[in-house]
Amino acid sequence: MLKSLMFAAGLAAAAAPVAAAPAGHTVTVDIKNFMFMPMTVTIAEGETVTWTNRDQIPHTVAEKNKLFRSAALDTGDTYSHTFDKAGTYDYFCTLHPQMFAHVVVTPAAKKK
Ligand SMILES: [Cu+2]
Repeated sequence: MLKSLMFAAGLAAAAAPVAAAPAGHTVTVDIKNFMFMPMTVTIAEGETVTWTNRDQIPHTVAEKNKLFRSAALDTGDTYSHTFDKAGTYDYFCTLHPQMFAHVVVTPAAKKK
């Protein structure tokens, strides 16, 4: 009986990656001279911030309410976080708590 040869035609389409690069762009923040620069960045929902440590000593990126927290970043290391919800996010360096800064996330335009 040859009744089920046709099903194989559908298998080739299943390999496409689902989690491609997000449409939102990325904003960069440098960690330099014990400061986050710029201290405030404003992005839209769904966009990403990437921090890069430009100092010769480790720093971290830690949100005040523990929404995100990087490992210790050595010189040249980066950490990224994508912000899916509007709001103001205060963050600091757990190694140097006097280092603090903010990410302001504005609501995306409603699609309706
Ligand atoms: Cu630090």
